[in-house]
Amino acid sequence: MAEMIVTETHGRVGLIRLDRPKALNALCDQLMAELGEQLLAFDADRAIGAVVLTGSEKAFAAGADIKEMQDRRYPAVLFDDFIARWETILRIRKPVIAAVAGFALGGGCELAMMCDIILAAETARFGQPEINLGIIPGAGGSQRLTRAVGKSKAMELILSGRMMDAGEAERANLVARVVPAAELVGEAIKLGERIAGLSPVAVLAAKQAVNRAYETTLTEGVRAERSLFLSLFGTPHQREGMAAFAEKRKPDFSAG
Ligand code: DAK
Repeated sequence: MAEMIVTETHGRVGLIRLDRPKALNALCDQLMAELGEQLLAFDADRAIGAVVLTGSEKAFAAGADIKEMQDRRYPAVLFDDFIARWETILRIRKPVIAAVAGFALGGGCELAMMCDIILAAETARFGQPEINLGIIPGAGGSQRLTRAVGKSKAMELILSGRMMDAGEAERANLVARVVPAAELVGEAIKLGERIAGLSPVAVLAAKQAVNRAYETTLTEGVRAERSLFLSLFGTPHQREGMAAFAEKRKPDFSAG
Protein backbone atom coordinates (compact mmCIF):
# COMPACT_ATOMS: atom_id res chain seq x y z
CA MET A 1 0.00 0.00 0.00
CA ALA A 2 1.53 3.29 -1.13
CA GLU A 3 2.05 5.88 1.61
CA MET A 4 3.56 8.80 -0.29
CA ILE A 5 1.46 8.92 -3.43
CA VAL A 6 -2.28 8.99 -4.05
CA THR A 7 -3.65 7.33 -7.15
CA GLU A 8 -6.91 7.95 -8.98
CA THR A 9 -8.36 7.08 -12.36
CA HIS A 10 -10.51 9.49 -14.34
CA GLY A 11 -11.91 7.54 -17.28
CA ARG A 12 -8.86 6.52 -19.29
CA VAL A 13 -6.53 8.88 -17.40
CA GLY A 14 -4.41 7.67 -14.51
CA LEU A 15 -3.58 10.36 -11.94
CA ILE A 16 -0.68 10.17 -9.52
CA ARG A 17 -0.46 12.80 -6.81
CA LEU A 18 2.78 13.09 -4.85
CA ASP A 19 1.65 13.21 -1.25
CA ARG A 20 4.38 14.01 1.24
CA PRO A 21 3.14 17.44 2.27
CA LYS A 22 5.28 17.93 5.39
CA ALA A 23 8.45 17.74 3.27
CA LEU A 24 7.04 19.62 0.26
CA ASN A 25 7.05 16.32 -1.64
CA ALA A 26 10.81 15.91 -1.29
CA LEU A 27 11.64 12.90 -3.43
CA CYS A 28 12.97 10.31 -1.00
CA ASP A 29 13.74 6.70 -1.96
CA GLN A 30 10.37 5.40 -0.79
CA LEU A 31 8.44 8.01 -2.76
CA MET A 32 10.47 7.33 -5.91
CA ALA A 33 9.93 3.57 -5.54
CA GLU A 34 6.17 4.02 -5.09
CA LEU A 35 6.01 6.43 -8.01
CA GLY A 36 7.95 4.08 -10.29
CA GLU A 37 5.79 1.11 -9.38
CA GLN A 38 2.56 3.02 -10.08
CA LEU A 39 3.85 4.44 -13.36
CA LEU A 40 4.69 0.91 -14.53
CA ALA A 41 1.25 -0.31 -13.43
CA PHE A 42 -0.53 2.42 -15.43
CA ASP A 43 1.72 1.75 -18.42
CA ALA A 44 0.74 -1.92 -18.38
CA ASP A 45 -3.00 -1.21 -17.99
CA ARG A 46 -4.80 -1.23 -21.36
CA ALA A 47 -7.66 0.80 -19.82
CA ILE A 48 -5.31 3.75 -19.26
CA GLY A 49 -4.30 5.96 -22.18
CA ALA A 50 -2.45 8.81 -20.46
CA VAL A 51 -1.02 9.62 -17.05
CA VAL A 52 -1.09 12.88 -15.08
CA LEU A 53 1.57 13.45 -12.42
CA THR A 54 0.95 16.23 -9.93
CA GLY A 55 1.84 17.40 -6.43
CA SER A 56 0.16 19.77 -4.00
CA GLU A 57 -0.79 23.43 -4.31
CA LYS A 58 2.43 24.37 -2.54
CA ALA A 59 4.86 22.00 -4.21
CA PHE A 60 5.08 19.69 -7.17
CA ALA A 61 8.32 18.57 -5.48
CA ALA A 62 11.01 20.63 -3.72
CA GLY A 63 13.76 18.31 -4.94
CA ALA A 64 15.43 15.11 -3.89
CA ASP A 65 15.31 14.59 -0.14
CA ILE A 66 18.31 16.56 1.12
CA LYS A 67 18.17 15.04 4.59
CA GLU A 68 18.26 11.53 3.12
CA MET A 69 21.11 12.46 0.76
CA GLN A 70 23.31 14.29 3.21
CA ASP A 71 25.12 11.20 4.53
CA ARG A 72 25.58 9.60 1.13
CA ARG A 73 29.19 9.31 0.02
CA TYR A 74 31.12 8.26 -3.04
CA PRO A 75 31.60 5.44 -4.08
CA ALA A 76 28.54 4.07 -2.21
CA VAL A 77 26.30 6.27 -4.39
CA LEU A 78 27.88 4.65 -7.42
CA PHE A 79 26.93 1.13 -6.37
CA ASP A 80 23.43 1.48 -4.95
CA ASP A 81 20.25 1.83 -6.98
CA PHE A 82 19.90 5.60 -6.47
CA ILE A 83 19.89 6.53 -10.15
CA ALA A 84 17.82 3.60 -11.45
CA ARG A 85 14.86 4.54 -9.25
CA TRP A 86 14.77 7.99 -10.83
CA GLU A 87 14.68 6.77 -14.39
CA THR A 88 11.66 4.46 -14.32
CA ILE A 89 9.60 7.33 -15.70
CA LEU A 90 11.71 7.31 -18.87
CA ARG A 91 10.54 3.73 -19.57
CA ILE A 92 6.85 4.72 -19.64
CA ARG A 93 5.53 4.51 -23.19
CA LYS A 94 2.21 6.29 -22.61
CA PRO A 95 2.14 10.09 -22.42
CA VAL A 96 2.87 11.49 -18.98
CA ILE A 97 1.64 15.02 -18.26
CA ALA A 98 3.20 16.93 -15.36
CA ALA A 99 0.74 19.32 -13.69
CA VAL A 100 2.98 21.64 -11.70
CA ALA A 101 1.84 24.03 -8.97
CA GLY A 102 4.20 25.63 -6.46
CA PHE A 103 7.84 24.56 -6.20
CA ALA A 104 9.44 22.32 -8.81
CA LEU A 105 13.04 22.50 -7.67
CA GLY A 106 16.12 20.39 -8.24
CA GLY A 107 14.98 16.80 -8.69
CA GLY A 108 11.39 18.11 -8.78
CA CYS A 109 12.16 20.20 -11.83
CA GLU A 110 14.06 17.26 -13.32
CA LEU A 111 11.11 14.94 -12.71
CA ALA A 112 8.77 17.40 -14.44
CA MET A 113 11.20 17.61 -17.37
CA MET A 114 11.22 13.81 -17.66
CA CYS A 115 7.46 13.99 -18.30
CA ASP A 116 6.24 14.54 -21.87
CA ILE A 117 4.25 17.72 -21.34
CA ILE A 118 4.41 20.25 -18.51
CA LEU A 119 1.29 22.26 -17.62
CA ALA A 120 1.99 24.90 -15.00
CA ALA A 121 -0.23 26.74 -12.56
CA GLU A 122 0.38 30.47 -12.23
CA THR A 123 1.93 29.63 -8.84
CA ALA A 124 4.59 27.33 -10.28
CA ARG A 125 8.26 28.08 -9.61
CA PHE A 126 10.99 26.17 -11.38
CA GLY A 127 14.66 26.01 -10.50
CA GLN A 128 17.81 23.96 -10.16
CA PRO A 129 19.16 25.18 -6.79
CA GLU A 130 21.62 22.29 -6.28
CA ILE A 131 24.53 24.73 -6.52
CA ASN A 132 23.47 26.11 -3.11
CA LEU A 133 24.14 22.64 -1.66
CA GLY A 134 27.58 22.26 -3.20
CA ILE A 135 26.40 19.91 -5.94
CA ILE A 136 24.98 20.18 -9.46
CA PRO A 137 21.83 18.66 -11.02
CA GLY A 138 22.14 14.86 -11.09
CA ALA A 139 18.99 13.60 -12.78
CA GLY A 140 19.40 15.21 -16.19
CA GLY A 141 18.71 18.82 -15.19
CA SER A 142 21.76 20.36 -16.82
CA GLN A 143 20.92 18.56 -20.07
CA ARG A 144 17.12 18.78 -20.28
CA LEU A 145 16.88 22.35 -19.00
CA THR A 146 19.52 23.46 -21.51
CA ARG A 147 17.67 21.77 -24.37
CA ALA A 148 14.40 23.35 -23.28
CA VAL A 149 15.44 26.93 -22.53
CA GLY A 150 18.81 27.31 -24.28
CA LYS A 151 22.34 27.71 -22.95
CA SER A 152 22.30 31.22 -21.52
CA LYS A 153 19.16 30.87 -19.39
CA ALA A 154 20.08 27.34 -18.31
CA MET A 155 23.53 28.57 -17.27
CA GLU A 156 22.01 31.45 -15.35
CA LEU A 157 19.52 29.25 -13.51
CA ILE A 158 21.93 26.39 -12.77
CA LEU A 159 24.92 28.55 -11.82
CA SER A 160 22.96 30.94 -9.61
CA GLY A 161 20.21 28.66 -8.28
CA ARG A 162 17.62 31.34 -9.12
CA MET A 163 13.98 30.24 -9.47
CA MET A 164 11.78 31.28 -12.38
CA ASP A 165 8.05 31.78 -12.22
CA ALA A 166 5.44 30.20 -14.48
CA GLY A 167 5.30 33.13 -16.91
CA GLU A 168 9.05 33.08 -17.44
CA ALA A 169 8.99 29.29 -17.80
CA GLU A 170 6.32 29.56 -20.48
CA ARG A 171 8.21 32.27 -22.38
CA ALA A 172 11.33 30.11 -22.16
CA ASN A 173 9.44 27.09 -23.61
CA LEU A 174 9.90 24.94 -20.53
CA VAL A 175 6.15 24.55 -20.12
CA ALA A 176 3.41 24.00 -22.68
CA ARG A 177 0.83 26.23 -21.02
CA VAL A 178 0.09 28.21 -17.84
CA VAL A 179 -3.37 27.92 -16.28
CA PRO A 180 -5.03 29.27 -13.12
CA ALA A 181 -4.06 27.16 -10.12
CA ALA A 182 -7.63 26.07 -9.43
CA GLU A 183 -7.94 24.64 -12.94
CA LEU A 184 -4.54 22.95 -13.17
CA VAL A 185 -5.40 19.33 -12.46
CA GLY A 186 -8.72 19.56 -14.33
CA GLU A 187 -6.95 20.92 -17.40
CA ALA A 188 -4.31 18.20 -17.20
CA ILE A 189 -6.97 15.50 -16.95
CA LYS A 190 -8.88 17.06 -19.85
CA LEU A 191 -5.73 17.00 -21.97
CA GLY A 192 -5.05 13.42 -20.87
CA GLU A 193 -8.61 12.39 -21.79
CA ARG A 194 -8.28 13.95 -25.21
CA ILE A 195 -5.04 12.06 -25.85
CA ALA A 196 -6.42 8.84 -24.36
CA GLY A 197 -9.38 8.98 -26.77
CA LEU A 198 -7.09 8.87 -29.80
CA SER A 199 -5.40 5.87 -31.38
CA PRO A 200 -3.11 4.41 -28.70
CA VAL A 201 -0.74 3.13 -31.38
CA ALA A 202 -0.48 6.54 -33.05
CA VAL A 203 -0.04 8.26 -29.67
CA LEU A 204 2.76 5.89 -28.74
CA ALA A 205 4.42 6.44 -32.11
CA ALA A 206 4.05 10.23 -31.81
CA LYS A 207 5.70 10.20 -28.39
CA GLN A 208 8.56 8.10 -29.73
CA ALA A 209 8.98 10.38 -32.75
CA VAL A 210 9.14 13.60 -30.70
CA ASN A 211 11.59 11.98 -28.29
CA ARG A 212 13.84 11.13 -31.24
CA ALA A 213 13.96 14.85 -32.08
CA TYR A 214 15.05 15.49 -28.55
CA GLU A 215 17.64 12.73 -28.37
CA THR A 216 19.23 12.32 -31.80
CA THR A 217 20.38 14.16 -34.91
CA LEU A 218 17.91 15.53 -37.47
CA THR A 219 18.80 12.86 -40.03
CA GLU A 220 18.29 10.02 -37.55
CA GLY A 221 15.12 11.61 -36.22
CA VAL A 222 13.56 12.00 -39.64
CA ARG A 223 14.47 8.40 -40.45
CA ALA A 224 12.85 7.21 -37.24
CA GLU A 225 9.75 9.33 -37.90
CA ARG A 226 9.45 7.84 -41.39
CA SER A 227 9.47 4.25 -40.23
CA LEU A 228 7.00 4.98 -37.42
CA PHE A 229 4.78 6.87 -39.88
CA LEU A 230 4.84 4.04 -42.43
CA SER A 231 4.15 1.40 -39.80
CA LEU A 232 0.92 3.17 -38.83
CA PHE A 233 -0.47 2.35 -42.29
CA GLY A 234 -0.60 -1.24 -41.10
CA THR A 235 -3.01 -0.45 -38.26
CA PRO A 236 -6.83 -0.57 -38.16
CA HIS A 237 -6.74 2.89 -36.59
CA GLN A 238 -5.31 4.47 -39.75
CA ARG A 239 -8.18 2.89 -41.74
CA GLU A 240 -10.74 4.01 -39.15
CA GLY A 241 -9.35 7.55 -38.81
CA MET A 242 -9.28 8.21 -42.52
CA ALA A 243 -12.62 6.47 -43.23
CA ALA A 244 -14.27 8.53 -40.46
CA PHE A 245 -12.95 11.73 -42.01
CA ALA A 246 -14.25 10.77 -45.47
CA GLU A 247 -17.63 9.72 -44.01
CA LYS A 248 -17.90 12.91 -41.91
CA ARG A 249 -18.21 11.06 -38.60
CA LYS A 250 -16.18 10.82 -35.41
CA PRO A 251 -13.53 8.07 -35.48
CA ASP A 252 -13.84 5.20 -33.03
CA PHE A 253 -10.41 4.10 -31.91
CA SER A 254 -11.65 1.80 -29.15
CA ALA A 255 -11.15 -1.42 -31.15
CA GLY A 256 -7.82 -2.90 -32.24
N1 DAK B 1 14.55 17.77 1.07
C1 DAK B 1 14.14 17.50 2.34
N2 DAK B 1 13.27 18.27 3.00
C2 DAK B 1 12.79 19.35 2.39
C3 DAK B 1 13.17 19.70 1.07
C4 DAK B 1 14.09 18.85 0.41
N3 DAK B 1 14.48 19.04 -0.86
N4 DAK B 1 12.53 20.84 0.72
C5 DAK B 1 11.77 21.19 1.79
N5 DAK B 1 11.93 20.30 2.79
C6 DAK B 1 11.30 20.31 4.09
C7 DAK B 1 11.92 21.35 5.01
O1 DAK B 1 13.09 20.87 5.58
C8 DAK B 1 10.80 21.57 5.99
O2 DAK B 1 10.81 20.49 6.89
P1 DAK B 1 10.70 20.76 8.52
O3 DAK B 1 11.80 21.69 8.85
O4 DAK B 1 9.32 21.39 8.68
O5 DAK B 1 10.81 19.40 9.11
C9 DAK B 1 9.55 21.43 5.16
O6 DAK B 1 9.94 20.71 3.98
C10 DAK B 1 8.99 22.77 4.70
O7 DAK B 1 10.03 23.49 4.08
P2 DAK B 1 10.40 25.01 4.46
O8 DAK B 1 10.08 25.29 5.87
O9 DAK B 1 11.79 25.24 4.00
O10 DAK B 1 9.36 25.79 3.54
P3 DAK B 1 9.51 27.24 2.91
O11 DAK B 1 8.18 27.55 2.30
O12 DAK B 1 10.08 28.20 3.91
O13 DAK B 1 10.61 27.11 1.76
C11 DAK B 1 11.61 26.04 -0.18
C12 DAK B 1 10.32 26.34 0.63
C13 DAK B 1 11.23 25.06 -1.30
C14 DAK B 1 12.16 27.34 -0.80
C15 DAK B 1 12.68 25.43 0.75
O14 DAK B 1 12.10 24.34 1.49
C16 DAK B 1 13.88 24.92 0.02
O15 DAK B 1 14.75 25.69 -0.37
N6 DAK B 1 13.96 23.58 -0.14
C17 DAK B 1 15.11 22.93 -0.74
C18 DAK B 1 15.10 23.12 -2.24
C19 DAK B 1 16.29 22.48 -2.88
O16 DAK B 1 17.45 22.84 -2.59
N7 DAK B 1 16.06 21.51 -3.76
C20 DAK B 1 17.13 20.80 -4.46
C21 DAK B 1 17.54 19.61 -3.65
S1 DAK B 1 18.91 18.73 -4.39
C22 DAK B 1 19.86 12.28 -8.49
C23 DAK B 1 18.56 12.60 -8.57
C24 DAK B 1 18.12 13.80 -8.11
C25 DAK B 1 18.96 14.67 -7.51
C26 DAK B 1 20.27 14.38 -7.41
C27 DAK B 1 20.74 13.16 -7.90
N8 DAK B 1 20.34 11.03 -8.98
C28 DAK B 1 19.38 10.09 -9.50
C29 DAK B 1 21.72 10.76 -9.09
C30 DAK B 1 18.39 15.92 -7.03
C31 DAK B 1 18.98 16.72 -6.13
C32 DAK B 1 18.15 17.77 -5.55
O17 DAK B 1 17.00 17.94 -5.83
